[in-house]
Amino acid sequence: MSFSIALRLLPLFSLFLTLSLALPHDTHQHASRTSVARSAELDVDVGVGKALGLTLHVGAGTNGANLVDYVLEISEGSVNPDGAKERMVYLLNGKFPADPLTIDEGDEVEFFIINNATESLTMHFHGIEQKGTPWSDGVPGVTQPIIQPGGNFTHRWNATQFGFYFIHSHSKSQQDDGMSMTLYIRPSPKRERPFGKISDDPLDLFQMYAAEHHPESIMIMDWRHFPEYEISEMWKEANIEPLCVQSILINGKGSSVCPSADELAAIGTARGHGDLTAQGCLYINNSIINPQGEGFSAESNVALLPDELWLTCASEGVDNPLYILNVDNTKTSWVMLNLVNSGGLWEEVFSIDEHPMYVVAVEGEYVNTTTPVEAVTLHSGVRVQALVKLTGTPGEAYTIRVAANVVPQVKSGYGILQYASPDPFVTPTLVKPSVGYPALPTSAASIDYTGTLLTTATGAKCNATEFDYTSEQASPYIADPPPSNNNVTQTLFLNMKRPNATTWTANGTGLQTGLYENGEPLIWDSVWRGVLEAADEDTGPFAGSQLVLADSVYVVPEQGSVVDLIFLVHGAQPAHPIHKHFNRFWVMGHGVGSFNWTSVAEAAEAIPESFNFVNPPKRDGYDTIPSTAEGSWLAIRYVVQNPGPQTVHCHISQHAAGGMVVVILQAMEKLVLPEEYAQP
Ligand SMILES: *[C@@H]1O[C@H](CO)[C@@H](O)[C@H](O)[C@H]1NC(C)=O
Ligand SMILES: *[C@@H]1O[C@H](CO)[C@@H](O)[C@H](O)[C@H]1NC(C)=O
Ligand SMILES: *[C@@H]1O[C@H](CO)[C@@H](O)[C@H](O)[C@H]1NC(C)=O
Ligand SMILES: *[C@@H]1O[C@H](CO)[C@@H](O)[C@H](O)[C@H]1NC(C)=O
Ligand SMILES: *[C@@H]1O[C@H](CO)[C@@H](O)[C@H](O)[C@H]1NC(C)=O
Ligand SMILES: *[C@@H]1O[C@H](CO)[C@@H](O)[C@H](O)[C@H]1NC(C)=O
Ligand SMILES: *[C@@H]1O[C@H](CO)[C@@H](O)[C@H](O)[C@H]1NC(C)=O
Ligand SMILES: *[C@@H]1O[C@H](CO)[C@@H](O)[C@H](O)[C@H]1NC(C)=O
Ligand SMILES: *[C@@H]1O[C@H](CO)[C@@H](O)[C@H](O)[C@H]1NC(C)=O
Ligand SMILES: *[C@@H]1O[C@H](CO)[C@@H](O)[C@H](O)[C@H]1NC(C)=O
Ligand SMILES: [Cu+2]
Repeated sequence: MSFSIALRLLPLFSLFLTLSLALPHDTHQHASRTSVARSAELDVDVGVGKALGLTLHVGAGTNGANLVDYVLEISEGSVNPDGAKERMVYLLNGKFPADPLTIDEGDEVEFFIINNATESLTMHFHGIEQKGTPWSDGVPGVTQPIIQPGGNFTHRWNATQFGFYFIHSHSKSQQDDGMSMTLYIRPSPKRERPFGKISDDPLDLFQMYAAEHHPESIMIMDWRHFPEYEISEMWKEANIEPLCVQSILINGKGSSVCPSADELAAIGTARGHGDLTAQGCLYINNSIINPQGEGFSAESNVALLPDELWLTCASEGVDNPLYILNVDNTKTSWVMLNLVNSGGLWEEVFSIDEHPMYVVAVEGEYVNTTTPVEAVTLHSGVRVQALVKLTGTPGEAYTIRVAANVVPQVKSGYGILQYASPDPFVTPTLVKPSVGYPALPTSAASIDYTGTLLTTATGAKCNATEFDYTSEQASPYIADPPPSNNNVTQTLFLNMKRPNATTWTANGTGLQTGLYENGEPLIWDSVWRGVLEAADEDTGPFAGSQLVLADSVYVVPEQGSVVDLIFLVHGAQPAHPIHKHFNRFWVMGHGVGSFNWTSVAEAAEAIPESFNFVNPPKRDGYDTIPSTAEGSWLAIRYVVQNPGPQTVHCHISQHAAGGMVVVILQAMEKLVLPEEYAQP
């Protein structure tokens, strides 16, 4: 079976390719069990591509829905990804890091999870809107019961979206221990791509399409020598939030980088936040990371934090093999990088020496990019798709850098971009830039060890720029303005606080991990009704329960409501990468200081420059502005699409585990659970 599809490249340059196409063999290459409904296996005949010896693989698109039947078995294992310490991790189908999963827009997904680990768990499909399938969202105690060891759960949802997502544990901080994998939903051929903003050369455009069809999946994550259950234990015992990571991994590979004491002293002086430990961290007695006062350092016991976490650095892992991204620019001039920060703590800056990046999509939405950048910051949970032109020399290599972009720690991880060589005996020279570093290509950096952008004055090839998530470049490529202020039906204010050293709250006293994850899920009729009864009348089985006393479960009664969520950050706090489950929101505005208005409309009259009503970014996550004593605020807007309990939380693992989570019960009267998911 073969059929034709007119592939619309761009409006500017009305170039149409007529493809005689069918499903490639590898459409669901990573699915353990795959049944492909209407499909055909034919080779692709593409005008330009054939001439170049390239094959353009395009998925079946929305007309030929395939069933992706994926089985994920989660177990425990042991790895040493930075060469400095062997430790426990979760294995996904026996692997760390997990294989990437690629599906096509329009696919029907059946995702079967077997818990073969000793801890209970669930998996969340980060950024997937779960339109009509809230029971597949994967939040324990909210949309499903937690999966006990030996248990299983089937998620069913339709790929109504496209772009780059990931799947990770939603219990405790297990995602920090490797319980995450990438999910790429290849866009339907019918989608209009933004590539015409980058080039109008047909060859470039063709290669960009091809690159988008076979992107490189890149998970960056901060890495510790301790599993999360040990970290959370030390947190409680020491009454100090354990910060600091030991290394930064790219696709599960890295090395334990330990710059010299002299270099760290110089960096510490230049930054001006205080001295740094061998691990690159501020000392625990620094009030930036360990606030003074009641509930904080007064009751803390520094001795209960291991030196290896904070103070010392294990340089023996420095020569561990790094992640290598292989490219061949005799075959194509473009590669697409699908980047995600799957780590749980630090915001990271990603950069490849001498290779500017065109960010074409953010969190599954094509954006309005025209200008390349040398660096992209990604906080926990953020995904970016970037096209990179392969302008390097065949046989040469270039350093990939990932740096923590935070005040409490300086730390970098490295990888290598390797160009195929016409001569197999030509290999690039790798040199240690300084003591404590791995051997790296000698290419020109755009960021330094601390993630700071470099200029020509400091040895860079150009004055480096980074992707600006607040600029027009981050706005949707196809305009999709938010509903107007008049249409807002409800405004919810959330007071983000840190009441003491072991707690973070998004409002009320917070939903700490142990408080709801093991309970019966709010999605069950008797549970949400019981919780509301207890909250309103203090009667029924949930009266006086911790879940009700935490005052972090809210109600939006109507389907189709337009909701403003306004996050009020009180006092000095780091950036919180807020993540909202289900459908995306518009980023309406943000600012420093207090938000002393009752609505976005009122605030916009006073400070219009802080808002964007025309073409704001559409996201499933967004950072609050890091604050000093005066605080900061963030306003987002969304339309209630899914009846069901919606989770909104900070994506920093420890903040979420520490309670910075709320659940919004949306249009619950409209929710009808399939029997399979209903209360037994
Ligand atoms: C569960 O893990 C054990 C080892 O821990 C292994 O022997 C067994 O085959 C696994 N079971 C499944 C269903 O994969
Ligand atoms: C999944 O769990 C159900 C209920 O406990 C059980 O009957 C079934 O055998 C399990 N399936 C697999 C493949 O483990
Ligand atoms: C997916 O879409 C198909 C076709 O519209 C529908 O029949 C099916 O119920 C949907 N699946 C889920 C899990 O919602
Ligand atoms: C903090 O601790 C470090 C190392 O123990 C010490 O050198 C420094 O003097 C302390 N600073 C303060 C302000 O106490
Ligand atoms: C880069 O920035 C420096 C100042 O740091 C400036 O002097 C120089 O002209 C800039 N170069 C370019 C190419 O913009
Ligand atoms: C995209 O950016 C251009 C400027 O580069 C701007 O004129 C245009 O309005 C933007 N498109 C949208 C949909 O915002
Ligand atoms: C706002 O609501 C009015 C009716 O009250 C409706 O006509 C209009 O289409 C709505 N606009 C948006 C953007 O939702
Ligand atoms: C958050 O808590 C404050 C009181 O501290 C309350 O006024 C506000 O209504 C709460 N937010 C929501 C969404 O209920
Ligand atoms: C920390 O603050 C939370 C929220 O106010 C409170 O429930 C908890 O008891 C406090 N913990 C300690 C150890 O003081
Ligand atoms: C609201 O706060 C701003 C500064 O954040 C201040 O200029 C303004 O006077 C305040 N308005 C009211 C009504 O308090
Ligand atoms: Cu946070």
